Amino acid sequence: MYSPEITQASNFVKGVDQAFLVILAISFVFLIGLTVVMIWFLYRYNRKRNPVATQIHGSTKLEIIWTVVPFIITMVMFYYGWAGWKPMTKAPKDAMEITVYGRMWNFSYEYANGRMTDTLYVPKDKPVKLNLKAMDVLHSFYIPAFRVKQDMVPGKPDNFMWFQPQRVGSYEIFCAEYCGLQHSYMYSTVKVIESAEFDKWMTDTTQVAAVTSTAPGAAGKKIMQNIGCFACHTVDGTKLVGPSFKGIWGHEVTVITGGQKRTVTVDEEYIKKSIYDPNADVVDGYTKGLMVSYQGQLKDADIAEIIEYLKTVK
Ligand code: HEC
Ligand SMILES: [Cu+2]
Repeated sequence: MYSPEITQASNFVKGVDQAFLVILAISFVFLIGLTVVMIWFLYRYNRKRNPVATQIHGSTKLEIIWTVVPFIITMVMFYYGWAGWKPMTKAPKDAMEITVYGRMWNFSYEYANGRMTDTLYVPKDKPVKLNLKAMDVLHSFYIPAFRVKQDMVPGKPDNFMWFQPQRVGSYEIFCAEYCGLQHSYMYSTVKVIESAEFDKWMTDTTQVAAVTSTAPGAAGKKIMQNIGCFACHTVDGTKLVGPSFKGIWGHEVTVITGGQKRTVTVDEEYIKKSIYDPNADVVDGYTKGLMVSYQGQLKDADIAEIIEYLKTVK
């Protein structure tokens, strides 16, 4: 398990694994020790060999031993746990900051230059600080290969984690807090790339340009994929958590506005309102409060692209 020639995926692997191995070793000693003693007692003190039970009335020496020894053992476990955890609580000042948005049911990542992705990109050998923002309910951001996990609490200030990736590669990200129906779909990836490559990637705008130049609405679709609209909406008529976008443009929809049923035609105004203030007009038959506002996360220009895309979903 512990081969020093293999570079560990992050700076925290060593501390966490050490605590884990120490606790595992101690548990193992107890498992073997207790089993052996139990079998020995079965043999030595069974009725044939030891017909008359010996009564023991306390032993100060034994009491002291079985208080002091476990105390030392727990303190050893505590020490390794503490030493592995303490460095996680303070991010270096020069760490690169990325905002992680967690919502039902996807993660999206926003970089310093405003770029948004559905896969986390980080540079190798540079400290990275993730500012964790839960938009609706509790989530938990978990990267097993980096040995980091942090609860994402809605409204909690300074909710963060940090790490320094040390090995190029792709690693899994999970949500580790049951957060509703499609919790298990909150599965994402962190890609560790060489730092020079990362700088190129950060400033690369050709990808976005390439998308816009293809089909109408392609940019809007990309935005929706990155930010996770398709966790709840389909384009093929299937209902998920929210209504399907199939044939949505120009379509008459029954909504409930302030407890009152009314019919509206889907236009720019309606879609924009649905995204910025989803609970103002709730589509009849759907649950209020599941979709939360994207105000601040999507700009008017993004909404315009999304509308362009929704027009094409026939
Ligand atoms: C957590 C699930 C969820 C996510 C994620 C989500 N929505 Fe929704 N959405 C809903 C639900 C539920 C409704 C119906 C209730 C309502 O109108 O608020 C809805 C309604 C809508 C409507 C009105 C649909 C209609 O047929 O009238 C639009 C438009 C919409 N969402 C767009 C989006 C866009 C764009 C995104 C991504 C930026 C998104 N939604 C992300 C759950 C979600
Ligand atoms: Cu979650």
